[in-house]
Amino acid sequence: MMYKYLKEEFKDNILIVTISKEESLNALNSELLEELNDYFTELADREDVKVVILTGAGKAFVAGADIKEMSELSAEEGYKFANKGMEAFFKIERLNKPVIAAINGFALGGGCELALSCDIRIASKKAKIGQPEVGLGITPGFGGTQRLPRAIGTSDAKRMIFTGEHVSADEAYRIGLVSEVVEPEELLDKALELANKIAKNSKIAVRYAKQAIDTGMQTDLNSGMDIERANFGLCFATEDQKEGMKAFLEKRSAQFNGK
Ligand code: CO8
Repeated sequence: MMYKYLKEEFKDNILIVTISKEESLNALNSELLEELNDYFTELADREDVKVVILTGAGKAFVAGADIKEMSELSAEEGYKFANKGMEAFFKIERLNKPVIAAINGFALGGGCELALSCDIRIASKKAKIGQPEVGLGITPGFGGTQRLPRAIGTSDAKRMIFTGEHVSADEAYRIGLVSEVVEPEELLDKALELANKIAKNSKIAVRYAKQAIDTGMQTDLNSGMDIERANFGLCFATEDQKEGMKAFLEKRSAQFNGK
């Protein structure tokens, strides 16, 4: 399928996806949300891709949902628009491969929520992250009230959401919203370095670990342990487990085939 706003570059099993709608700072309109949904649906079947890096073109990662489009919505249409974003972001969160958000600039509103649906976030020193929705008379609608407190705790999440203020990359690091802050010109290299570290491991073990963490975070500890136990057991039915342990015992690097 051809995508108008999503550009991809493939490097050694790593896919870099760039949201390219610079004239509106990559604002998420319905068309772009549908593209993200379709794109990440297709990505699930791409066995050659081990890790995805998501970034934005120009000075924004994503400056939010499209305010022009939202300004005329009725209550029912607003609900549907929120649902469209949520569906797309669930596709990203539940993708069977890790997704790294490389936050190059503004990640506001829907942009912060998009980053929150990724597995790992790293930020350029230039990044500004926030949930400014209440200043527009709305609440976050693509998962911000749910994923932000889960990611950083309620006090910092409520502070960000109630004030609507942007936080700097360093502040985002301090509150645990991003796991690394890097020089702007190094952002993609650092994201690739991280992606390569993940890609050299067993793809199937990484997939099971992602699924156990994400499902477990939605449940109580005992149920989470059930998921971990089940996935751990499943690993022993894989060729990667045999290879990983054999390679260790033979003092060589493992050559995983992802099966
Ligand atoms: N939507 C539409 N257009 C946008 C958006 C946006 N979110 N952000 C920027 N643009 C456009 C501007 O209108 C401008 O267009 P034009 O050149 O035609 O006037 C162009 O992008 C460049 O922007 P600026 O000139 O404003 O650039 P600055 O560098 O001066 O400022 C900012 C950059 C600070 C990022 C500023 O553009 C800004 O504040 N943007 C809006 C940020 C924002 O409020 N985002 C949150 C939106 S609400 C949201 O995301 C809710 C998600 C859940 C929705 C649920 C649905 C019910």
